[in-house]
Amino acid sequence: MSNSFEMQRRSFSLRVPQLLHDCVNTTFQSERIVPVNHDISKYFQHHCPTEVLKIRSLKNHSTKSHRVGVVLSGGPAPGGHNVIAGLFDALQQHPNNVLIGFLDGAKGLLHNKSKVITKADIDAVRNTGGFCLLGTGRSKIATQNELASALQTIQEQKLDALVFIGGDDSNTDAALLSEYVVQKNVPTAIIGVPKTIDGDLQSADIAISFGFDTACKTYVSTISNIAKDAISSKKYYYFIRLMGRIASHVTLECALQVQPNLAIISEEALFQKKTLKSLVSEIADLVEQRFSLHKKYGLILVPEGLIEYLEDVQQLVQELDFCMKSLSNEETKKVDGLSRGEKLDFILTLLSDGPRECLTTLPREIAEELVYDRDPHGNVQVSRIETDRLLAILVEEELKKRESSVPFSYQTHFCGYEGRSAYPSFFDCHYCYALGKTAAILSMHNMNGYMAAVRGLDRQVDTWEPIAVPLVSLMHIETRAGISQPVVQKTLVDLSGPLFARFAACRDVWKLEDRYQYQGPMQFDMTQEIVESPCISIALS
Ligand code: FBP
Repeated sequence: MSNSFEMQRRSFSLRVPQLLHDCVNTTFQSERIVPVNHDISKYFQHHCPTEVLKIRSLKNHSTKSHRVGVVLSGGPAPGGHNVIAGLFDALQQHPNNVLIGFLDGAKGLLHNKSKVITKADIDAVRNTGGFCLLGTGRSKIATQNELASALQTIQEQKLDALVFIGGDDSNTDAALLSEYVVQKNVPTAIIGVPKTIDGDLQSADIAISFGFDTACKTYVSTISNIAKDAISSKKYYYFIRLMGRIASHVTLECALQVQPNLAIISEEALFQKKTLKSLVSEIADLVEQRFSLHKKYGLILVPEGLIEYLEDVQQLVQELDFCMKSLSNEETKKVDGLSRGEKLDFILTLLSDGPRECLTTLPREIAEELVYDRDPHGNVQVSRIETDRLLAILVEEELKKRESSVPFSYQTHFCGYEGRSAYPSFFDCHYCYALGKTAAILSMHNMNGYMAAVRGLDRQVDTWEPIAVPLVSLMHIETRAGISQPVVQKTLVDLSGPLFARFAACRDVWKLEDRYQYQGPMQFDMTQEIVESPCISIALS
């Protein structure tokens, strides 16, 4: 059976910013100098671009053909296929241009696993979600060996340019490779495209990474439905955890759209030095206050990364890491032989008062998970904790401790993977297509070390402005695994910015009064056939 929804999606014709109508007779020129941190430039001695570029038309274009590579990297984000479609369509303007897609993220680049992208490939994925055209992965290109392998592929494939569609880590790799190719006298342009639903790849010139808009709209639709259930059945507190591993942009955006009773913002929790204990107590207070108004239900949004921002949990994790790493070989062997429960009891004897208290307040299975499950580097895997469930359980315990007569029933929900591979929103379809075209122009003009970007996104698509931002200008120095290194900086929620101010101005009212906004499913431009078709079970009955 043909999927008419997908067919209509694929054939939908997109608007293109005026400045990108003709990608052949176009190039970039300097707009202004941007500051690059002095400590960063030390790592980029062969190639350190320092100017933001704007587009300009070109009278005599070159007739040279280009071979361009493209890699999708990290978690999927809606619109990735449209970036490749934009790249492909712009390159099609020269008959001999070739677009080569590397498979399964940077791994494909390291092992030269690729395919030539055809028009049929592109037409099959226009305006659709996911990264399934090429696959993706989290392999990195950071060590000298990895850089050398990537370079070997670049040379074997005779690439004039290589486009990385990725988040902060992948664009860090792109920046390192842009330096490395120049150091090795290879004239390939390495170009980045800002992707991540987390929305934490931003700068003065990059309003948002692609995928954020769709992910938020997808989550908002789900949260709206849950809000409607809350106000209808009036019996549950819904704890909804939202993706965004470090920053709380997704939670903040969803909060502004749905107006829940409480939305926790990790960056604020850190600033206010909140602890797990204080947060639980705050939520228990809210439950009691709402009950005094005869409300036994509520809607609470929790950012995925919250737990790592809480002061007592941070101390616990640090001490746990220290204890585990300072065990002698003999002790490690002994501990490895213990059951999960025994191991937890043993570790408790090693901790100081504060961390011990924090660990004992956690539900037993979560405490065991924390002590037992390690990542390949032996670190505690805090991000795997289901913070929504943890908070709900602890609030229930807290209310019992208070001998409160307030009834409390909860449900938990995770808004995660469904948002990062959803059909891209109208905005992301257009934004990504424009990013792809911008990356194509950078590729054809050998602009090494730049991120393709688009400015003026709050205006009509026709007036959007393609620009190029030096990757090095997005970097800062970070210490990872004990080593200082240059990385593209994640942008966290700005507590003094206008978005947070708007949230802070309204949230007290949302606490007790129910001001839920029901945003409904994301809309695109669809025909009556789609809008009016009943579901299959009805159609075939
Ligand atoms: P990127 O930063 O690569 O875009 O991925 C972000 C993200 O979607 C986070 O929100 C989430 O915590 C993480 O990926 C989950 O990744 P995994 O695929 O490893 O489960």
